[in-house]
Amino acid sequence: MLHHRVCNLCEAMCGLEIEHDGTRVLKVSGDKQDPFSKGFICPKGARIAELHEDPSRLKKPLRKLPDGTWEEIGWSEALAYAGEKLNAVRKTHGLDAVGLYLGNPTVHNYGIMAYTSDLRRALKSKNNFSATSVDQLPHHFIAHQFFGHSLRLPIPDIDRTDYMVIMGANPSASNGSLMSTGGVTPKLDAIRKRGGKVVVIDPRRTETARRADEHLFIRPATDVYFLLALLHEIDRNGWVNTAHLTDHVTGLEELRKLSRDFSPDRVATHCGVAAADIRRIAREYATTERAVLYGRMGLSTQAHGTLCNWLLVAINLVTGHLDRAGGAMFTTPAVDLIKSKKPRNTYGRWRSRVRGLPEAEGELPVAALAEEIMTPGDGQIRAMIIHAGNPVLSSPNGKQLDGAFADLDFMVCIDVFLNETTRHADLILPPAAFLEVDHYDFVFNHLATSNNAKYSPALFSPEPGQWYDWQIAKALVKELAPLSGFKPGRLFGWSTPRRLLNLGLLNSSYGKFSGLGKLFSGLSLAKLQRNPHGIHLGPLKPRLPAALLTKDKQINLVPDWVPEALAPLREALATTDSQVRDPNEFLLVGRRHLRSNNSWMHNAPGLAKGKNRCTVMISEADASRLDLANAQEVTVTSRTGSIHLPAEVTDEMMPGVISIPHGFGHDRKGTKLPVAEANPGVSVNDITDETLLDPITGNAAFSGQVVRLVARV
Ligand SMILES: Nc1nc2c(c(=O)[nH]1)N[C@H]1C(S)=C(S)[C@@H](COP(=O)(O)OP(=O)(O)OC[C@H]3O[C@@H](n4cnc5c(=O)[nH]c(N)nc54)[C@H](O)[C@@H]3O)O[C@H]1N2
Ligand SMILES: Nc1nc2c(c(=O)[nH]1)N[C@H]1C(S)=C(S)[C@@H](COP(=O)(O)OP(=O)(O)OC[C@H]3O[C@@H](n4cnc5c(=O)[nH]c(N)nc54)[C@H](O)[C@@H]3O)O[C@H]1N2
Ligand code: SF4
Ligand SMILES: [Mo]
Repeated sequence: MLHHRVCNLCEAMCGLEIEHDGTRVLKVSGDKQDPFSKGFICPKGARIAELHEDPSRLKKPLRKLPDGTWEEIGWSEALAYAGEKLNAVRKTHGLDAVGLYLGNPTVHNYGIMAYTSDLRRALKSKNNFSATSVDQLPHHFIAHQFFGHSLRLPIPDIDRTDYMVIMGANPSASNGSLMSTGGVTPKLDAIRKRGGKVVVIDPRRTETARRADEHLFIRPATDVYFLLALLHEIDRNGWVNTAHLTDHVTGLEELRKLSRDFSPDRVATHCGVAAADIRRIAREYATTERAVLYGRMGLSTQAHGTLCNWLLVAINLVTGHLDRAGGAMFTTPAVDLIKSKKPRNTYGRWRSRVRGLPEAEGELPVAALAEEIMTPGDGQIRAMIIHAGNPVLSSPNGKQLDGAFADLDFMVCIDVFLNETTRHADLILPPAAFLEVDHYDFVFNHLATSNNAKYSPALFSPEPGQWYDWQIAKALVKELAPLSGFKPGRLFGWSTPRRLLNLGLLNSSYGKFSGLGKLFSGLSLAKLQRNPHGIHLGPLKPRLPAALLTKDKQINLVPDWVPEALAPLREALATTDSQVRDPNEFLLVGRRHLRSNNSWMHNAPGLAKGKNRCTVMISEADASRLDLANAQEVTVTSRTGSIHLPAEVTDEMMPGVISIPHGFGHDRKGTKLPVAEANPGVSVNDITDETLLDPITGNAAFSGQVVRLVARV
């Protein structure tokens, strides 16, 4: 028998074709009839059954006993227990005493997405956190400032571009981020086949760089200089062209002025990219009609994350590459989460108690979570709800957080594994997951390189009586709402993710209810069910100025915080960075591997096999300078701690820079991940520093942190 569904493990939304016998998966391949991914699949999608069938997967609620062992309890009892314990903390210490952390899989799960806003409102705590602040927060911040909504994100039109500059992203390993597209690598090859060009700018010659026409090393966290020089060149040569947006931009003159000091010659020593290369790339990019500048993780999780994202969007705009085919464009998703057409201020409405870090979209930076638990006083966090997250391995100074979690009065984790974070829980609620859930991508259709709609039914039934993520979230809303006085909306009791999806589809711009002519042909859940491979809704279309949600319907190219943020960079230009430092000092960057996904796929045998990935990559020049051999154990140290791991000597690394992947460190007591524990690796986030942030948003600055590397003694 064949089953078709979307893979929701990463952002790419590949169609899967699953051959099964009704109870077991026989074979997984790419769905060639899926109009979006056209048969593309990666090793993670191909092994989805291993995640599903993992014998370590939890299926029943677990309550921790005083001696630290676990007992299985029933679902209703478990939810009542969670409510009782959380409410006891709230009654004694106030609503802010319970914190919430939403991990990455929450956005890949439409059931969770359907109830997160209700959950937040029922909890009514200032202490909301998520993986956003170790990831894409600067992108949201700039989308909000430029276009009036944090989800109004420009997406590279990879199918039609002829010139793509990729900075701080490795889509051949990550399969793309804020650029959902099935099969980035073949699409990069296609750009080159149609005579276009792909340029990668990265401190590592990555899998993506190897397929590109050109790769340039850049010193970590100095991209802002490169981008300012690009803008400088574009302005100097008269290539500024705001095209159809001319009447909708303000601050153009100021933007041009701001770039004047940053000539390619002046920035070259700072960023490590030769002035002639910057000039050439500026010309090629600005004078190619269909061109796009794209940047991701490496650009957002660094000290200048927001400045980089500001420049990425501004440069695409002032060269006429925004909202144009082949440039950076906006999606028109069927179920549109940008419901409110009114601009709202969603940044800096409150600050974290201990360090005064700004709120963004209702959340505080997760870099502040540990100190909010550990620092006594009013508003101290004493209990946590963690939904689909592993912040012990994913947050900066995760080791500190590991300790902080151990001190909580109560912790409930909604998760499928007993891992580094959930081992601290007093209660684990393991939902039905993977092939037992139905799915529709509420989030990633906003980030896709073409417009599509696809509904995936569940393939198998969950364990009898097992709850779904959405049922757990809904039950928690009911438990928590009375104390905060939250009254769920009229549809809450009736709603299920499927019902909400159908309403969203029917009322969408493609839906049956969108006009008389659409009554028979328009989208509905039933129509998606009749089209199991998905429905293509067309390529990205220009949407501005209509889709602008700013108050004055203008795009302000120079938000008020920019001049001050640039001042130190301008000062730094005056000094020539001699780059002479302690010979054992390096700049740290991260790395993703095709067979990993953050922290939680190392227990699948087919994904975990192969050579050890948890290594520190170091250039041949640095290794020979320090007399290090390949595979030799080294110690890497920062203010927060030390880790020991093998060196991987390679010609891929820029000298002076080392690369360590995150998501490893599976050797902590009390976990149940036998495959991962057999090859645990170490957690790079034991040495990332929670005080190093992008100052504008509070996003973690993983890239470019200074660390010391020595041979292990
Ligand atoms: N140094 C460094 N740190 C990083 C990064 C980096 O590049 N470098 N990347 C950052 C990024 S981009 C991100 S997004 C974060 C991720 O940070 P997190 O979201 O905190 O970590 P994950 O490893 O994704 O953990 C996901 C958890 O969800 C559980 N899970 C999986 N599927 C389901 C499900 O269907 N339901 C439920 N309830 N649970 C499920 C898994 O068992 C796992 O425990 O890490 C960040 N940390
Ligand atoms: N296989 C796999 N796929 C994944 C994930 C996974 O863990 N594994 N995680 C998913 C998630 S949650 C996300 S957010 C996406 C992320 O997807 P991407 O944004 O593609 O992230 P990475 O693969 O970490 O690539 C970041 C690149 O930035 C480079 N870099 C680091 N610092 C700098 C810098 O200062 N400047 C420049 N120019 N480059 C720098 C690094 O060397 C690296 O090559 O991937 C998703 N897909
Ligand atoms: S690229 Fe992402 S969506 Fe596609 S099969 Fe792999 S994990 Fe799944
Ligand atoms: Mo992420």
